Amino acid sequence: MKAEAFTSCKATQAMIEKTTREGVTTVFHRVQEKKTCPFGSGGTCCRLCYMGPCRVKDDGQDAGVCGATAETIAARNFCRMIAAGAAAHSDHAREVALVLLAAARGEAPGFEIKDEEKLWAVAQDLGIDPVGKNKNRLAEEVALKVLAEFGQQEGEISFIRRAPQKRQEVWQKLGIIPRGIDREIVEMLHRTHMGVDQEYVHLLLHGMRTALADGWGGSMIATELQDILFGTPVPIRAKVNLGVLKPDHVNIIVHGHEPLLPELILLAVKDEELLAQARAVGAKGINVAGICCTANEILMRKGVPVAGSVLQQELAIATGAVEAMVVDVQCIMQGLGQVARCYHTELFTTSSRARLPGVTHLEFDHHRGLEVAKEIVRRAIARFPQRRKVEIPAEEMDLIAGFSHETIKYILGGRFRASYRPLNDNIINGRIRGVAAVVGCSNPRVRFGDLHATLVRELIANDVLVLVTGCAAINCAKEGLLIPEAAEMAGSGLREVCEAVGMPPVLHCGSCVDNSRLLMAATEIVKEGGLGEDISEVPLCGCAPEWMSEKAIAIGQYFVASGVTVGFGVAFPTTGSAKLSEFVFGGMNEYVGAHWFHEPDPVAMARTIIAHIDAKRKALGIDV
Ligand code: CUV
Ligand code: SF4
Repeated sequence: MKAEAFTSCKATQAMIEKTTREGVTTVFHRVQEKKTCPFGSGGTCCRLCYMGPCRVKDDGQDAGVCGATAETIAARNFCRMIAAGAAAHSDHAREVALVLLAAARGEAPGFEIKDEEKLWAVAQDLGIDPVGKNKNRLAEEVALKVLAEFGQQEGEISFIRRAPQKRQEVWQKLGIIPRGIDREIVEMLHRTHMGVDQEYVHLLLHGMRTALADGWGGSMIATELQDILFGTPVPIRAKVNLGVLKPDHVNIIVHGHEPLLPELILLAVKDEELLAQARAVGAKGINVAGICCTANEILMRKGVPVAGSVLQQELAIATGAVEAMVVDVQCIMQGLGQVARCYHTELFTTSSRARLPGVTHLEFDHHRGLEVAKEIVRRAIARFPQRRKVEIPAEEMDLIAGFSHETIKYILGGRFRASYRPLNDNIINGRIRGVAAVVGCSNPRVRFGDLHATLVRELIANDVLVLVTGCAAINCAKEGLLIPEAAEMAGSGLREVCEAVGMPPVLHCGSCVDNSRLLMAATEIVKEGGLGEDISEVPLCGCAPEWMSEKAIAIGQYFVASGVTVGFGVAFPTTGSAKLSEFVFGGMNEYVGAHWFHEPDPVAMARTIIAHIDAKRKALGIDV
């Protein structure tokens, strides 16, 4: 097996080779054995009832046993992906809201209200008057209001009102403003049950409503409440790639999505008693590093090193230097269990919602979260003397993270007159051509990391300011794109702007739920003025070149519904139906002023993004 075929990342290559040598199976080994199914891939395999399952050809004749056509089947499948993605982000948000509530009531030791400024802003946007309330009372009201919005049956979810007025009118006209977060997800599952909604545009309109309940609902709640609990990110330096694992320290990896327990583990590793225990077994200290979105969360706020993105989870254990890996929800590969058994690593599942067969389950209960955190650290220390087959790749790279939409304001506008004015002015005068969001996963079906890096290099060379989140951010960081020196790779205009303020041309905006920060950044640009009255008028584009998860589809759809055109690489789940593809790749534009596109080649994707940005500039009369 040629490791270079999978990625340009040297650390990853070395670990693919190590696992191959040691007879350990990883995602890179399994992907070679599994062929994709063309019907499933294009969206026209229906298994919604047992008159089928039915695989339907897109020839205008063929249909499932119930008569469902290719476009109906593909639309239902697509909408179910949106519902699952929205459910994942929103259930994460629910957990954070419950912890905020408990923290406010003094029932969650280790958690407290850290960011009162954010608490006030969020309270006001939820229609709560913060005046005269102490932080705990206010946080309690915020948590209760947010929790009520999950089960709300009528009306509108609150954060929708943060969007530009014109965008709200678009949604109003289409009747797609989310009423309650859970309601839209449930209705999506109902509508896609056998024999309910069978008209693809009608299905997709509710798909948009469900996606909006994620972007301006669940995901935004997760981001905002996490900022209240742990602080709103500001620029911070850190390191990334498997080289952050330390040969002489106890290494603990936190992986998954909810930063709740990881924040407590960061507290626990400062405990003198535990540090003494670590020294007693011969370690110099305890090192915590992250994988996936948990990594992004604690990187953004604490500068905790990132061991890698989604495709490096098994490889991190294969270094032989990880004493414990702690996982919660989402993007956790079942293969981890098998890999952990080949080394000395203790793998812990910690969420009440997720277990892996044969893996230690130590449940995170926020009433006694700190005890759980300490127990994990203690058990990690006990594993240190059992290390064998250790080989830590040398690769590590510097990065700067912490670009919340509030930070972007300060960075460009200055402490005293923080605003988006300078960004807007630089877009108007053409120094910055436009803004691209590069987000989403990594996928072993494409040369991982490469697509992100190639695409982003091309974008910044053409003066496009790039905002990154999720595994895309981690991959770009590994390539050295998230340091100020990367401005040397940028076009002269973008380079000038970056050098003036000392920022990288690629800004790390956080985890996947933090894509909600990008919605807010887009809204700030509109509200600042001079670049149109709606998000759909701004020279903006989104993309996920290496996507794989249902969450990515939910994110893509809420961007599109919010007026941002979005490109996806790899394969696209509507291509099995020409009619549905025509709608998502074009027709949607008439509804929301934005659409999807599918482009597996990163250079071609960059060209499409730049052409899209240029068209928006032209429409605004600012083409230079
Ligand atoms: Ni939530 S969703 S692989 S960790 S970005 Fe990474 Fe990000 Fe995709 Fe998962
Ligand atoms: Fe086949 Fe229709 Fe049942 Fe789907 S819902 S499996 S197309 S019969």
